[in-house]
Amino acid sequence: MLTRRDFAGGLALGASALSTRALAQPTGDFAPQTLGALAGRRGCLYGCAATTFELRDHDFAPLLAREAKILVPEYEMKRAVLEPRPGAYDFDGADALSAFAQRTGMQFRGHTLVWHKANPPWLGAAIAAKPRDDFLVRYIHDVMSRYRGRVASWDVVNEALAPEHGRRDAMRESLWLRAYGPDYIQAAFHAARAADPAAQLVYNDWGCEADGPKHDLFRAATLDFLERMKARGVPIDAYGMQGHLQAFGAKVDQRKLRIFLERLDALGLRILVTEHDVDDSGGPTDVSLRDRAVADASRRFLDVVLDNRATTAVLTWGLSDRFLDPPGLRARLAGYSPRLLPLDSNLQRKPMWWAMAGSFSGMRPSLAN
Ligand code: 9MR
Repeated sequence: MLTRRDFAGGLALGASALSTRALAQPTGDFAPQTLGALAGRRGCLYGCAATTFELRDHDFAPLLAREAKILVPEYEMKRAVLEPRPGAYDFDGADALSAFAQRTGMQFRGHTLVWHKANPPWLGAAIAAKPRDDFLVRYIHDVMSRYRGRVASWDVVNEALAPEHGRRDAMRESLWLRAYGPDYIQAAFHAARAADPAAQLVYNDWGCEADGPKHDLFRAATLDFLERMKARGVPIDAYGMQGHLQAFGAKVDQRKLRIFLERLDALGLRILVTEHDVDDSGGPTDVSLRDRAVADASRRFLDVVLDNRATTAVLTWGLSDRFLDPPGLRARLAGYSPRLLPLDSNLQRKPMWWAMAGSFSGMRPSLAN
């Protein structure tokens, strides 16, 4: 077993070594393992997003129960699904996923209470008609109280930042900002704390993972924002880093990512990777090359994330490529289907699975070939 120091030493190999060596070789040692068990050994939860449609797949569901220790609904806890008509809730999908998690001994995350997307069509008009009515706190109260004790961790606010919108506070122009001003964030988190004092409250976003000027700006804006919130006593327990990466686009700069995560830790925040996957569009058609690039990107990212003591969970946005949307026209012309996740569409482990297993077990990337 390698020590933490050895592991950190492995990271010092630097970007070029990490990206060109074999990071994703199946090794006999991991074969009987699961991602959940390997992550658990280092005090981290591994899990993924799922849908009720996936639970009905009799080959997939047992595998999901084996690999994952925490589950999050991919869309069945979004407001468009939960509150299709004002005040008339539909919890069927969320209940089914929560029951599956409970039955199989998994923890459960809620995603997401306040977002500018996936809202019911009536919401915008209702807010416009009655701007003084509270369409935010009431919803948070209703949903979180119903799941009190069943949801360990909630994405309270999702994607509230958009530095490109040009505001000094970097907040996204959204229906929430327009309706209630920038203080909607603190209102949401205070309401969440009141509704379920034991739940972990997460601010979830993207834009801080990869390298490039846009991401530099996003990292700075995110740290500013979280510092401001902390200084005002807003009850945010954790930063959820979505972790959507690109195999053939902007890469992860491990040094920048490390510094960003250290700053989050210094703010007293826990860190979760909430939606990890690796987009393999734009690459070669050769599946093994694309799988290798996906695995490599995942490993470069997770090695840094897992080396921070504040990291408590890693969730992928799905477990198997089987359920991904049909490939876009470009991919179809190129003759391939997307391969973003740890298992392929036949539920077989891909190089990404082995790369994640390697990251979780804290092993140096293999230098064998
Ligand atoms: O994968 C999700 C897709 O099924 C939904 O239709 C969509 C809109 O609700 O959201 C997708 O998930 C997003 C997540 O909720 C927030 N971060 C970006 C995710 C990928 O688009």
